[in-house]
Amino acid sequence: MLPTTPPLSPSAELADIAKKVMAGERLSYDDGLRLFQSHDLLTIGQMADLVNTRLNGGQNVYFNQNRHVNPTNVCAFHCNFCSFARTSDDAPGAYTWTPQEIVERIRQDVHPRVTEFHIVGGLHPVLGFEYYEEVLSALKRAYPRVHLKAFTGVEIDFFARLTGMDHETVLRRLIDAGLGSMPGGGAEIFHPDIRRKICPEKADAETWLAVHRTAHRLGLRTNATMLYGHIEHYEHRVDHLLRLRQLQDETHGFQTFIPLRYHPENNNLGRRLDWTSAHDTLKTIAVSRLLLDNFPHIKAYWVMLTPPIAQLALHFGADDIDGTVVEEKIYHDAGATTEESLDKFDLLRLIKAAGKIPVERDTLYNVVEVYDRPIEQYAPASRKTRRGEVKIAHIELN
Ligand code: V47
Repeated sequence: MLPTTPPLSPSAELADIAKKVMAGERLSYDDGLRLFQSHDLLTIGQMADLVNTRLNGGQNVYFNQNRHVNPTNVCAFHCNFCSFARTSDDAPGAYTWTPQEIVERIRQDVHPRVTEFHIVGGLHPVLGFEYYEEVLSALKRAYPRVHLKAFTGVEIDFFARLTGMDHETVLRRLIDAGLGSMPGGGAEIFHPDIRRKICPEKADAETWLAVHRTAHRLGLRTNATMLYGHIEHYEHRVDHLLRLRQLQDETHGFQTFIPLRYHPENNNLGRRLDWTSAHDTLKTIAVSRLLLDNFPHIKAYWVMLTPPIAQLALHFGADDIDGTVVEEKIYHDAGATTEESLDKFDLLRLIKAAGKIPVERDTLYNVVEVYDRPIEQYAPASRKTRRGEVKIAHIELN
């Protein structure tokens, strides 16, 4: 039963696609391409909003209290878009934390209500698989209630290459060590014409998808991403989204799709003159919502999109903004100008100011708390910013 949302009034250019969306019909490759080629952002956004309303009710916006952990930046691979990796332990800025150092580092700033550690990092050439197992088990011993969302499909494939084990055995060993789910990184752009130029050594599309298929079969939920705004064209984005849709038809194991806005500083790839814009970001969120009709959630990751654009994305099909994050290295090494962390109140304000209801979730989208009272009821007396302490004025905020 399709919901009774106000009818769209699309431009003539997109009228046939809007008709399909209103009828709940699946969009094709050509539809996807035409959407990306169109500048009619408001029609595209309205269609994506309709789909989000149909799938998620349109009002709730999810976030979590999480903390990112990047155990090492030493990496055997040389991805041209990456600004985070160092080629060896002696390279300037290279680091590797021991499992105990990770636990201690987290202890210094951990929020008592954190529900997720998001763990990804370099593919260290000599540390060995046991190091990664030990990172998980040390965290699980120290924080038994915190969900460990760890290691991309590329990392799992690297561990398999390192050890000679198959993907299933690697995943089973990591599950035994505490793995709860997998993040969506490493997908980049699947199309081989682009993938061989931006990350030639990484698992190819088929391998990345095979790892997620195996993870889903073992009962793990996973996410998926797409790195956009570098050298790819719209055709490659549509191809990427449809490959994900096809696997999701088969497994239903993906939870969330996250478009990742490419950051061009301190890497080999640099930037194209016509690199991505706010317009492109909102369109990419919306087209993702429209093409990935079988993905439950679309995330507007505020660290990459910036909080203002992530907020607008909540009216273009996104229903999740990720979480508190706390320590972020991968995009900040590549020139991200956002904060490394937002606290819960920042997230509540951002969501409420968009007219939506903030819903704190755990990694598997179980509801932790619904924040449906007026914002001032959640305001702390004062808060710390990078520049000092700011008092919260207890007047009506709208
Ligand atoms: O795969 C690397 C990207 C990804 C750059 O699953 C870059 O909830 C932009 O996947 N500019 C890892 N992006 C992060 C990731 C992620 C993030 C947030 C939430 C989730 C989730 C997953 O970071 C990599 C790569 O695509 N990346 N370098 C760069 N210069």
